[in-house]
Parts: sequence; structure tokens; C-alpha cells
Amino acid sequence: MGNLCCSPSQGSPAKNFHKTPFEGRTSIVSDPNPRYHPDPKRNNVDFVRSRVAKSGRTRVVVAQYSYMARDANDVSFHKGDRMEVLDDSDGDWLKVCHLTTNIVGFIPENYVAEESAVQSKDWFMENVSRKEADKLLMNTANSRGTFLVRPSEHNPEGYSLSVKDWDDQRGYHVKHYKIKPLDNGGFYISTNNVYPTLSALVEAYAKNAFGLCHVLSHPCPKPTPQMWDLGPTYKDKWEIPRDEIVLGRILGKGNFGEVYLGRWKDSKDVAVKTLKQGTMSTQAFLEEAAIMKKFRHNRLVALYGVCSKEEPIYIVQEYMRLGSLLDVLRKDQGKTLDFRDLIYIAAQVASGMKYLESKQLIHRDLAARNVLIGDNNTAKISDFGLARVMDDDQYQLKHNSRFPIKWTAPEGITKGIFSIKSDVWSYGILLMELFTYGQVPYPGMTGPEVVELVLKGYRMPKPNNPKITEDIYRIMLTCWDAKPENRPTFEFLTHYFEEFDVTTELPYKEVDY
Ligand code: ACK
Repeated sequence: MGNLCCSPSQGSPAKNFHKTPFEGRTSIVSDPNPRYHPDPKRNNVDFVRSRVAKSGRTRVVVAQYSYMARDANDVSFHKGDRMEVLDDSDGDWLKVCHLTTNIVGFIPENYVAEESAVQSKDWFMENVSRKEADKLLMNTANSRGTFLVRPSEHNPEGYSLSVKDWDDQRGYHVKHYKIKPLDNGGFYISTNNVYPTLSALVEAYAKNAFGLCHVLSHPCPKPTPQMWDLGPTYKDKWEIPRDEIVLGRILGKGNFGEVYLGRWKDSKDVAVKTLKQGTMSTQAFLEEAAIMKKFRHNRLVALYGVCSKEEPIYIVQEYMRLGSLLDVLRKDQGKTLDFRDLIYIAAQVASGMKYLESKQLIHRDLAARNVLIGDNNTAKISDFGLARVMDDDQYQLKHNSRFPIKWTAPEGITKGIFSIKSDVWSYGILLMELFTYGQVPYPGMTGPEVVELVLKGYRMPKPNNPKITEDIYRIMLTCWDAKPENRPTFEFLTHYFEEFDVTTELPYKEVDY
């Protein structure tokens, strides 16, 4: 928890916070902002306010979610609480003064929105794609008319309105409407009804459907945002004291050692990968882990930090409750995944890979076993970048039996050439695993047989399974083009699966009047 910035008479702390407001009073140790150092007045809000006022930058944010402080430097808050921003120089953590408790400290930036901005509205979701909007609205807890507004994926100035609907034929489904901007300000769905702001538009359609499938009833609950650090203490460093982590049950065995369910500071579940001694050079691993920590995308498993002072090294990651996609597909949960879910997972993996593609990072071991599944079929890529720091020869020698021949592109096998295009090949294999509910690729064939046949031009045939449509099979074949340059980009693949309309199996179209 952060520091109290005003005398108690200026405002009393909220009752439900677990720590007292005086805890950690003098203990801000990693304030990254030299403006407030080493001045002892740095946590005096009036002093800070006067500086902000001079610069004319008073900024108040409103909490979109509740948050419980995790260490000495952060501030607890409840949804709806208002906070004044004192320092926004760190991207992920804002230094604020809580306007009710008067506590100064850090808060996660993506838990709040500017008071006057549309982002603070319950119904507005900034980073939600059409597919994600479908997924969120289709949650059984949401009734007909539940809605959200999101930036349009096609029109940078426009927005989309997604509404849950029901009819006899299709049951529950989601309709998407374009909200178009006017040149001189204002928005409309139908030219008959033009509104000065998005809020005015939403208010109007909440009273009258005006031709929409249903009147707007409830804003769709927003999913809790991703956190990239365990707490503000770890925003600039990633060495985690080993005694802050208690290991629990084994989740499984990875390429590099066992994976455990862990508990950080008795407050947060984490996955702990232990690094088998001698698997790779500690220094090479740490250098790579430092890069990995910088890669952030909601479709990549977050790396929180490492415990590297003693062996075995721990890699501390975001915990994904359902484990690997391969396990999920093969177990009972797999049977509950319908075509829509499979397309959603394909889109999420492509989206994570599109991010790696944009950063020119090669995964080298993309497969269903390296995709993890969380609640609501959230899929995230894991072990990205780890393969890259492996010494190639060692990897083949020590893990010969695990070398992912069936996932590796021909140029990787014959020439040891790995590129984002060889990841595209692996993605095609992953699609086959996905749509066959975890079948081993090239069933009944050994690795060497696969290599021989694939080099001669053999490709897995389309299984006799209606889930793999002709169109999806064609996509797999393009991923397995012998010439890497002919394979699609992950940008294209993301677009393809994001836009895939499961009801018509045709490219998706937004509803216009
Ligand atoms: O299918 P699983 O239970 O999910 O077995 C594998 C095993 O460890 C080896 O990779 C599990 N695992 C790996 N990373 C995580 C994570 N971040 N969250 C949850 N489970 C994980 C994986």
C-alpha cells in the first residue's frame, strides 16, 4: 500500500482496506521518477498538486475495477473511486493520490480511465475485437439486450455496437452495428438519428430500439485487465525473492523442467517453471528472459520474473487455470468446445503470433502443448522465445525424442533455418491439432517417415470431420507451402479467424441499416 499524503483530518481512509493507511509510510524504495527524489516532501499531495497545477495538468481518473494493494508501494481502491494522477511517466503504473483515502502510491494504469473520457463508461471496451465481444456477450450470465461499444476494427474514426439477441431460429447470438462518425462531430447508426456524443447515442438506444434487434439493456461486464507485474515493486526489476513464493502441486513437466502451481506472497497464484540444471546457460537464459519480459500482449502468457540467485532457477509466470490446449482438447473439456470456440482459439493464437511477427521474434515450438487455456477459453502462447536461446545442437542432442519434427517446417529440418514463416508452418499443424481435438499429427507415422514424405510434397489430408471446412483446410495447406515466402502472414491469419462467421462460414459483415 502507498503512503498517506494528507493529515487524517483532510480525509479518512476507506474502511475496507486491509492495511492501515500508515503502513509503509516511509518505504517507497523504487520511485522511478527523479522529480520527487530525494525531496522528503515528495509524498505530500499539496506540494505535488502545486507542481501539477503549475504545469496545468490536473488529471483525475476513475477506477473501472477494484484493486487490492499488493506491496508497500501501491494503493487499494474500489470500482468508481476517483484518484488524482501525480505522475504518469511509467507506462503501466500511475502514481496517484486517492481522493477519498488520500493515500499516495502506484496503481495499475489499465484499471482506471480518465474521468471525462468515454473509456470510463461501463459499456465502453477499448481493446476488444469483434470475436472477443461475441465471447463476452455470450456469457450465460448476460441477458438479451446486454451490449458494449468498442472502437471499430475497420474504421479508425468509428465504433461498433455489439448487442446480445435471441430468436427462435438461432437462439442467443450477437449482432454488431456500425456507429459512424460525422465530419463535424456526432455519431449515428441510422442517419435518421444523429447524436452529439457516444453517450447520448447509447442513452437513446437504451430507451428505444429504433430498429436495433433489442433495446440496450445492460452494459456487458468488463473483464479484469491483464497485469504484467506482480506489483509496482517489480515494474523495473524482475528478480523475485525466492521466499516470496511457495510451491504447490506439480502441474506437469515442461521442456526445461517441472512446472508447479505457486503462490506469491500468499496472495496470487502463479505458475513456476523450474529450469533443469545444465539445460541452458543461466546467463543466456536471463538475457532472453529480460527481452521476454518486454514482450507484452494479451495473447502471450505474462512473465512476472525469475528467481535466479540459486539453482534451480524459477521462471514465474501467469497461471492459466486449465493448462495446455492439448490437454484441454483431449480431456472432457475438449468435448464441450464447439466450432465457435475452436475458431476463437485459432484467432487468439494467430493474434499472439501476429504480435511476435511484428517484433520479429521467432517462437520455434508453436504447438497445442505450448498454448495455455484460462477461463472462458482464453488462449495464450507460452514458452515463446525460450526455444530461441537454446543451443541448437544441445537441444537436438539432449531432447532428441522431443524434437518437434511433426511441427517443424522442412527448411528447419533440412537446413536448420527458422523464421516467422516456419512458425506459420507450425501454426498450420496446430490448426490440425485443434480441429481434430488433439490428435497426434500425421497419425500412425514416425518422425523420419514424416520428414521423408513431407519433403516429397506429402501433406496431411483433410480428415473426415465436418469441423474442418474446405476453407479452413485450404488455409492449413497455405501454411504448409513448401516455399516459406508463399505462406500467409500471421496478420492475415488473425484477420481470417477474427472475421470468420461461424454461422455462414463466410467473411463477416457488420449490420447496416
Ligand atoms: O497441460 P498442463 O497441465 O499445462 O501440463 C503442462 C505442464 O505445465 C508443462 O508445460 C503446465 N503449465 C505450463 N505453464 C503453465 C502456466 N503458466 N499455467 C498453468 N499451467 C502451466 C502445462
